[in-house]
Amino acid sequence: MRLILTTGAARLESWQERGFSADMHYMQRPAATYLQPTRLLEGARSIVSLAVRYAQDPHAALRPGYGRVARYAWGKDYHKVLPRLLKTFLASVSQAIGHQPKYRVVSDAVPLLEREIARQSGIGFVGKNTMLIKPRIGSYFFLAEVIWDIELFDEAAKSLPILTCGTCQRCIDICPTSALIDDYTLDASKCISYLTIEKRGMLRHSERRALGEWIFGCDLCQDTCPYNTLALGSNTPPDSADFAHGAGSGSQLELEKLLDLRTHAQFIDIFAGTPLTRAKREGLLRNALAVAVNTERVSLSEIIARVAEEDESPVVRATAVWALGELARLEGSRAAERFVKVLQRVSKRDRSPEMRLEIETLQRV
Ligand code: B12
Ligand code: SF4
Ligand code: SF4
Repeated sequence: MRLILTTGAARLESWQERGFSADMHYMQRPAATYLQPTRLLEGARSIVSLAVRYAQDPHAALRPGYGRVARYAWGKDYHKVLPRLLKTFLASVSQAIGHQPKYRVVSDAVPLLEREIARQSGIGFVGKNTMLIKPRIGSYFFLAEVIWDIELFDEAAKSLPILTCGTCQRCIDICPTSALIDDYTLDASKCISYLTIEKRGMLRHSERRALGEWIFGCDLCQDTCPYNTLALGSNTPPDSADFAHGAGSGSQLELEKLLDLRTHAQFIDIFAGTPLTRAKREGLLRNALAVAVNTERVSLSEIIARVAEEDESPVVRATAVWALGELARLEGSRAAERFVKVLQRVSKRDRSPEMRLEIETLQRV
């Protein structure tokens, strides 16, 4: 069927104009940029849109001293796994048409309106949580596209799903940061997924608090969705073992171990080949410090004091000073003394703009 991507473009433009793309510069190009598969493959004539299931196990109760990772990131990096996974499918198409067509497999990392393409291809509908939802399957899947230089026809696309959210608004109600707006729109600047994965540099105090237990991504608006209830209770394995809980860093990360990662090399040793590299060492440690405060892990104060003075990243050091102060409030006078000593030392020694600003803010509150 012929895709009419201009409907998606209007929605994208309005989203950009309302400032909902936050500082994701790769989402701020002219809308036309996201409508042209020929920019991604010269001679492109058709797109096959695929939904590839990732892990669907329910989130377990949070272990003390740990933080949460969103389900899509439990296993190996999907950007690398998907092209490998599609090899057999691609080979079967070549065999059926008698030659090897020119193609490109893409997912997530390119300017393309993937959800709109999937919607118009008949995979599912867009919910109020903005996820592409496939009836009877839910929304726990990646979207991937094969762009070809051959013409393909898809009967399924003739009947688009007619299911919708109806009067339900569970996702809007559960979102802790009110990032979902009641017109099928998400303000990314408020979304925990954006704050933990895409936002670089310092988080504002309110943003650190907003993370709750999440170190990387967020699943709340999907976990509450009735379309996912079946998936969560079904024990259905992901479409690739590489996306399973045990294939990567899993669903919970130990805060102390994260705070001990002093160098990029140590970070890569543990997280190479997983989606968590996107946040970089600096982002993950910053988020872990926020989760330590939100989950009141006073037992981590000692290591946090070291991080505040020794870490190579000014973002991490400044966030650690804040975390130490917050935890000291819960701990009592000895902790308060330690906090004041650390604060005095970093005030003298640490000239980074991040630390200057953090100290100024702490003095104001
Ligand atoms: C930028 C981005 C983000 C941003 C912004 C998300 C957003 N909702 O816009 C942030 C960092 C917050 C984010 C978070 C997540 N993301 Co993301 N993200 C993207 C990315 C790169 C672009 C999305 C985009 O264009 N946003 C702009 C808005 C305007 O477009 P849109 O939401 O896609 O909606 C379009 C259509 O659906 C349609 N449309 C929208 N609403 C409606 C309503 C009606 C009635 C109709 C008719 C049409 C329609 O028009 C829109 C414009 O074309 C895509 C990959 C890609 N290239 O598409 C992945 C993608 C959307 N993300 C994905 C995932 C898995 C996530 C997370 C679940 C990860 C996590 N657990 O933390 C969360 C989910 C948060 C949420 N509720 O959306 C998957 C979603 C798969 C699915 N089933 O939908 C994608 C497709 C990546 C992939 N290839 O698998 N993401
Ligand atoms: S991913 Fe989390 S923060 Fe983002 S919209 Fe959904 S519930 Fe809200
Ligand atoms: S929780 Fe309800 S409103 Fe939100 S996407 Fe699912 S069905 Fe739609």
